[in-house]
Amino acid sequence: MRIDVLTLFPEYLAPLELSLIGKARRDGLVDLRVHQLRDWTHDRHRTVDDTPLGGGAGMVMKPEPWAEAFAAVRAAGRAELGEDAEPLIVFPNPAGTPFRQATAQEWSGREWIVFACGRYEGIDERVYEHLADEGFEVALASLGDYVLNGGEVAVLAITEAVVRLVPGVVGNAESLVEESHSAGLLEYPLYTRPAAWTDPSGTLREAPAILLSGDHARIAAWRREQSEARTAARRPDLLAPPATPADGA
Ligand code: JDN
Repeated sequence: MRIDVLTLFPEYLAPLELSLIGKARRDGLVDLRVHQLRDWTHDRHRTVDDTPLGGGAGMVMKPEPWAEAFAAVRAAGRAELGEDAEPLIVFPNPAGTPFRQATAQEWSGREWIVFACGRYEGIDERVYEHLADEGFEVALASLGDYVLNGGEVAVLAITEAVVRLVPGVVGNAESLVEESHSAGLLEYPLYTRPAAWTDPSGTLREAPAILLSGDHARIAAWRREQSEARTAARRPDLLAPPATPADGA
């Protein structure tokens, strides 16, 4: 999988050199390139923003550097992946579609993703129109209902969620099946040795006896109940059927 990131703060992406994702890159499973958006400016001050037309607070990202950057990154990617290759362009954006585990699953099968990190109040709307007209597939992805200062932290999260699902990146493929959200439920509680633990206040805390029973069918049933109870308590929204337009949404 190839990933390009366009950002004003390339150093923000440094954690992608670490741990599992860093190993995946060194193993050649992921080709990740980080680009400085200012490299596609032409004025002395390398300007990427200007005041909002119509007035308002803050600054808006100018369209020209973005259009040049996408054209350059598309050409460079195609030179390596093949001239028919087309990226999915992802803009992290709090007004986007919620990014979920199912999104990560889907994107982990992509050949090429280009992440575009906005800053300031956002990006001139004509950039999205231009990309659609050029035939790019564009997604706006929200990490959650809160506002960051820019897309970089969202790209860290999305990249980690996606790349760990690329075959060969996580050693034990079973751990991907068992974890929270993979079956639409939260994960069951986990325990390890010692089975009987006395905590620092002197309280004896024993792991559930069923986990020591050796009865794998009953253990699986118990874990399923725990997952369902947890999901009902913490995330009832995950158990409710998704709203449809017929519901009046
Ligand atoms: O995902 B975010 O909360 C996010 C915030 C901003 C952005 C892009 C993404 N550009 C400016 C703020």
